Amino acid sequence: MQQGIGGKRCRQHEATIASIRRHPTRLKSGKEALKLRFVGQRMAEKIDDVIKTGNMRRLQYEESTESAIVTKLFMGIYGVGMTTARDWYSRGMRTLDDLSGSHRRIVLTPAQQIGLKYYTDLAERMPRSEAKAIFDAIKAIAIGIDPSLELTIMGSYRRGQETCGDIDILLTRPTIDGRSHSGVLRKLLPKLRAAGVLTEDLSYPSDLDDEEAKYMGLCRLGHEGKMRRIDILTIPYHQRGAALIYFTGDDVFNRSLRLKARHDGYSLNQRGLFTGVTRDPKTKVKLSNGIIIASETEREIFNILKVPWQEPHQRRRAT
Ligand code: TTP
Ligand code: MG
Repeated sequence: MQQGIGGKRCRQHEATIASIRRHPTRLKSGKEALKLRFVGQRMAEKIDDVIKTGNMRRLQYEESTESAIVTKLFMGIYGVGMTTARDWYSRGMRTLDDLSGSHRRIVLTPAQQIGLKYYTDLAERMPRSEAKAIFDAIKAIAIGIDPSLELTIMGSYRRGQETCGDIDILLTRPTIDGRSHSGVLRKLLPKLRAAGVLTEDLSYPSDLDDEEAKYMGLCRLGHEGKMRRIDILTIPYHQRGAALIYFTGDDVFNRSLRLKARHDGYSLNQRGLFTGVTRDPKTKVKLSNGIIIASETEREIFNILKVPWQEPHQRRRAT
């Protein structure tokens, strides 16, 4: 009996579906469907529901994908993070053109303006040969200022990668003769600018005499070269081992090494390996800096942490 009723309803449904299928145009409402054979009030309401929620879902989907695409586009601009990108989207910005020109309704920082201007160049990684050529040019100019300066190219280049997202340079100087590299950026940066190697400044160190200073900018190889990101970091000579580890990376390797240090009761950062660091048990915020026990060479830090030595090219995650 039950089967009989089910079978009847089934056949009725099939007939309704066939009738809707046969309709030459796409149904726009339940009311329109009501005119068809086999379509009753209940079915018309269902059709209304489907049309409404289907449209809504499509709209939601389109909105979510559009916002994701635009946010990603904006985050590709140097100096733009998730919050800014989302804010611009919510204010109606959709394209890079919306962000430029005199009619624009939003304010970009000077660094973001540079990032926008060279968007295409900066989205590209450079061949390692280009990173080396730029580094060699910088090194020659630096050595011309002070032959005792030590410059090392870090990051993906030191790990032996074929392409580099930017150029990371570590600059320091032995202090055995009582002198240091302090203040060298004051001379070096204008010389690099005059030589056409540096082209735009993104962030200038607040104190050029500080032994620990960071310059961020754009550079290029020759007048026809593409704009590339560059960081020049100066560090005290006695911290070079810890700095070499940190700026060689990669970031995953750094994180695991720091975790190992923490596990063994130490604390590792770009300045050195410390013991006796105390932290708030709840927030893990540092309460005291502890005592530095190693920082001059990478090897001594590896040794204390009982981590087998790894060449820079081994310090990258599997791809
Ligand atoms: P990056 O220049 O950002 O990275 P990279 O040189 O490894 O890769 P890319 O070719 O894309 O430039 O930073 C240099 C090193 O600094 C990085 O290898 C490890 C360290 N670092 C961290 O440990 N954590 C971080 O969040 C960042 C930004 C860098
Ligand atoms: Mg890099």
